[in-house]
Amino acid sequence: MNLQKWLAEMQALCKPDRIYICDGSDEEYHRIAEEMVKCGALIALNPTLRPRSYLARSNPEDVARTEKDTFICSQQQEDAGPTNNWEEPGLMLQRLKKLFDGCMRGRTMYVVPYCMGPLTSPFSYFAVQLTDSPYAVLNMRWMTRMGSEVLALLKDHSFSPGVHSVGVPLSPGEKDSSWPCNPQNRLIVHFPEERSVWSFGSGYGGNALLGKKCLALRIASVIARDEGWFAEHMLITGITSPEGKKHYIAAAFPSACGKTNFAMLAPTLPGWKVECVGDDIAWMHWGADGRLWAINPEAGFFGVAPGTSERTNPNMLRALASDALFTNVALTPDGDVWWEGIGTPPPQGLISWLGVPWQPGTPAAHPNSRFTVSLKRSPICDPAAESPTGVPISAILFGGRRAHVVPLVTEAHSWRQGVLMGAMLSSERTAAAEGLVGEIRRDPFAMLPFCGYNMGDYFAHWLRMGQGEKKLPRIYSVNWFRKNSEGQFLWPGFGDNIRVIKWIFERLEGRGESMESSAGCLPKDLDLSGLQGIDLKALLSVDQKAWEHEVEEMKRYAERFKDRFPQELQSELSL
Ligand code: TSX
Ligand code: MN
Repeated sequence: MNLQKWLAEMQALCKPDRIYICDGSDEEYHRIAEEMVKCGALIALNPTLRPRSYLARSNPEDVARTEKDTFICSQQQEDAGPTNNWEEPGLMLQRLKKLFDGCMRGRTMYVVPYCMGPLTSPFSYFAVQLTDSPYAVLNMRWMTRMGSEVLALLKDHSFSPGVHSVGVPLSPGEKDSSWPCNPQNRLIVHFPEERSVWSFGSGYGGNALLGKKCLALRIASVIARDEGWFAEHMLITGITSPEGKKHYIAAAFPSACGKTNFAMLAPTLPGWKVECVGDDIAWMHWGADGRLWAINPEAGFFGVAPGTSERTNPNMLRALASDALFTNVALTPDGDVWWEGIGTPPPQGLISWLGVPWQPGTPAAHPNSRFTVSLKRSPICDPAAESPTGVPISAILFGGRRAHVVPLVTEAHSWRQGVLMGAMLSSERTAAAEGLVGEIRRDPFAMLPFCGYNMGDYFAHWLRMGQGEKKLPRIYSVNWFRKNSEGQFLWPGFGDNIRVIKWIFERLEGRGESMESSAGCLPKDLDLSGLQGIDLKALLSVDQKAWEHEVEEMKRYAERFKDRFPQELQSELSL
């Protein structure tokens, strides 16, 4: 793809009034932010309480990724598989060209050159996002390496082209809205064979920040399949024991399981240290030493605000103390931010995410409200977070929210059983937005909305990658959310999860006693020092009847992948 030629084509199609090439500087960030403040698209927070920070309020119809509008347009429908929306690429391109024709009239087209991963890493991927959303530009500044340096390097690399429009052209003199979007015509389209993305009608998160879900997961998963590596929806965290032994762990959790909290865990056991490489995405390659090496393609956190508190994630609160961008949280009368579960009572005169005085009983912050902040602002940013070779992964965790049946932790006997744990990952719904609260939903590898090709082939890729001379990471299933018959959580969670990691460390070092079970290898004991009233037996029990039922459910789930569900996993299920 030739940058100049593509730019000219997109300019002719979108017909923006101006083109602006982003340099990625601090000066540019604040200039664009202050322009948005002037037209009411952004609120500058109180510089004493929250220096250099801003609040954006979205259109209430544009508050989350929209999976029904998200498409994988591979040549063959079979290659998109049963978990993705698909359209014939030629037809989709026609539709997109109609939508994008003149869509940036009256606006600036920002050219955002960016790199997913450290600039000098052989595992990084270069890309350009064209967008008419200055809000998207500000987010890309924190979430990716972006600007002049990337543009200079781009000449020597292939890159992924992405074009994004909020889908609201302006006629001369027309006043813009504070969050332009076009929910009736929303479309987020991936052409995996071309490595390209077209996104229309939404300004929010994963729909608009093309580096994240679109490139680093959907497109990259296809590249990873083709090239023999992994693009995964996983956090990466570095953990050091009191003896000074350090292991890096990658972990996949479906939404609403506290993945970001776990990535920045504040351990309660003395002498343990946790450092964060990333909270959302891992790109992992086999090294010459046979180990699995991971980089975080992102440069920041785009996290859910509600529930983030001194108790649940003290390190994130430190990170958010300045230079943060908030979306759809509540505004306090002194110009700071507030959200449900922040750990302080709502102040008098609170303004809700809708920009009106907050009424008790209604959400002050939207449940999917977000913060955007650089990874470097984290007080526990891992020293190797920028390493071009990445960090060596010792263990992979798959975690879900399950009130019953699934033990606190189990270790897979084999790579194959571990892949099955990933493929059958499940979690209970916590919000009633769509469907029943408590309903168990399978979310294979937490990749359901993010795998850019046939999920059955993805399972086969995982199996294939475990073959040959490798120092395979051990694989674990974890569940912080098991409940007793009274409906109370059995496990304190949060910083106490380090106790589970301590057992995993012992296993990695060839110690750590275990017991066999049909759900995998269980700990004989855990370090519960300083805790009282923990029912470890209940946390680690495997009810034979309930587990058999679980396996039957898994077999039923496997059927939807038809003949693409790997035979090896089928036989693992029948053991
Ligand atoms: O993030 C969570 N983690 C991982 C932390 C490192 N959460 C919050 C999930 C919502 C996104 C958890 N919630 C965890 C957890 O380990 N465990 C629980 C369940 C739980 C909630 C409250 C208590 C105990 C367990 N106890 C009290 O509130 C006192
Ligand atoms: Mn995610």
